[in-house]
Amino acid sequence: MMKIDIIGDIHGCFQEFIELTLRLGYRWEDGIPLHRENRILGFVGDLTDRGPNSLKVIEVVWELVIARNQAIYTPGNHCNKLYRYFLGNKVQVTHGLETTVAEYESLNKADRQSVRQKFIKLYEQAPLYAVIDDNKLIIAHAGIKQEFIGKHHHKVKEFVLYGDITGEKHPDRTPVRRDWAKHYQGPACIVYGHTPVKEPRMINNTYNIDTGAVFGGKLTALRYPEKELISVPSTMPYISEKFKSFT
Ligand SMILES: [Mn+2]
Repeated sequence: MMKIDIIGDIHGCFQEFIELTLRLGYRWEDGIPLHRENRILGFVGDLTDRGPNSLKVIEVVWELVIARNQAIYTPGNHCNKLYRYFLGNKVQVTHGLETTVAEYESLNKADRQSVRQKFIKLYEQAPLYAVIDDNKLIIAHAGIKQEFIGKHHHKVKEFVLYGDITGEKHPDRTPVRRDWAKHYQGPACIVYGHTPVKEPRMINNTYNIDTGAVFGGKLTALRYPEKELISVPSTMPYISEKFKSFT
């Protein structure tokens, strides 16, 4: 039986990550959180950007996923952009990437090479979205709609990274996103992040657990199969306009 504690968008909030894992009963040994019972961690992506300790989050998630096989990681849109930056592609160093790049540039050459290689490996081995527990549980950064489950084409990639975007922009230039979860009718439980909400949003067997840790909200985990939500408060300044409310 798969027992997993899935954590929302961390965005470099390493202290909150430590506190949340302690609340979940993990013990930090050799610099990583491990559970004495048969539990592993899951990550909905967006490990980095805007927060104070993005590279530390990469190091720990790499160790758990790649070195120890003790976690499942699916990438977010910020992960995708950092991956392209590390490949040497031309990307705009904005929307929080500038904080991760500043951390990276402060390292010596060997440490830069190490974290870059680790993140590239972590990203390249990651599934676009994770289908676990006999198809009963799906982890996808921005969610997924029923007809895309099992598929991996371009539209699926766009959906799981950016959500159900229309291509239009709000007056504040943020992208218009459709409320796919409201219409979801599939049997699988879908756990995702991407859109910060003040409280975890549960609807139609979907769980948005991005409670905006980096915007001063909280960092949240969903325990599976218990479907219990556990949050720790953020140490970051609260920016209320970053949180979406659904009607
Ligand atoms: Mn995010």
